[in-house]
Amino acid sequence: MVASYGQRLVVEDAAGQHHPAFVARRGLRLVCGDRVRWLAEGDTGDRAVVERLPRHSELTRPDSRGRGEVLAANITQLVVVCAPRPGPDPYIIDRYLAAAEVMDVAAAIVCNKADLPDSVPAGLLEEFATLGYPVLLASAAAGSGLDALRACLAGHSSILVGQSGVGKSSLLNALVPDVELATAGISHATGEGRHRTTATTLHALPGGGELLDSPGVRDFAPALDDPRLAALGFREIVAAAGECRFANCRHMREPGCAVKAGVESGAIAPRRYESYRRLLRLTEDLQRRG
Ligand SMILES: Nc1nc2c(ncn2[C@@H]2O[C@H](COP(=O)(O)OP(=O)(O)OP(=O)(O)O)[C@@H](O)[C@H]2O)c(=O)[nH]1
Ligand SMILES: [Mg+2]
Ligand SMILES: [Zn+2]
Repeated sequence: MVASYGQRLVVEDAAGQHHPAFVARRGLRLVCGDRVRWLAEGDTGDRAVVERLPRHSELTRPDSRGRGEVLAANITQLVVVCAPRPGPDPYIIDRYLAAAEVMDVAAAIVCNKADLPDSVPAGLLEEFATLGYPVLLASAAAGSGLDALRACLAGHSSILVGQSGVGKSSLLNALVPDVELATAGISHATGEGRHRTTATTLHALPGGGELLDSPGVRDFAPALDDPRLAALGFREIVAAAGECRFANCRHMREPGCAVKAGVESGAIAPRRYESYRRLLRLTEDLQRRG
């Protein structure tokens, strides 16, 4: 499934052709990236989607009641886009990376707008690179860094995520020919004449693989079924946790905590640890409410 606007859908067939479609079964919940089965409705009729195939992965966030809302399905890579303007919120980046870890999919960071004189703090990017996440510099406007980005996306079903205005749609436009056509009617012009993405859409990459564009966010957190999953979102915490005295250590005030020791010795970045604590607290709050 390529895109959904309420009950209206766009589906892509095996030959890459797009067709208008609709949800034909009550209670069938579909998101961008879902693989579906539909009934042939003749050559011109809308496709009637009757079944969703099992999902390999789900990108989720908590809804207002703390329950998981699925944003996209069958993603194999999360690409977190940031830029010097609007300036990066490191906690949002951490939480997208945490979502990727919990989903068990690849993650990369793209620092867009490299053509601007100001830049994202090098120390922050270094923090992510040290953890093993690919950090790519690119400019959708100048067309730089796109070959490395193409290589990173090849063969993956990747979703571009991040704050609004960092250039996700611009990168998509630079990577996928004729995408303007494909997205016509999806974006709407804002007061500033900017096109804010309002729905998640899927596009075939010329070299194979898929690229999903998603609406920008002001905040993000993965929906976690259990607060204990928060620690799994931080690979350096997972690496240290094996040495904690207690197997169920939450890495808060427990004695013999290898994670706290790592923060004190400088092996774990204090900012990342703080990010873990915030995600843990948020998940506990949501569970209490839910
Ligand atoms: N200087 C510069 N500006 C860019 C670049 N890429 C995008 N922009 C500009 O940044 C603004 C936002 O770009 P979009 O591609 O709409 O950003 P987005 O991340 O898709 O935003 P949302 O859809 O709201 O999430 C536009 O005015 C773009 O022209 C870049 O590489 N350099
Ligand atoms: Mg956009
Ligand atoms: Zn611990």
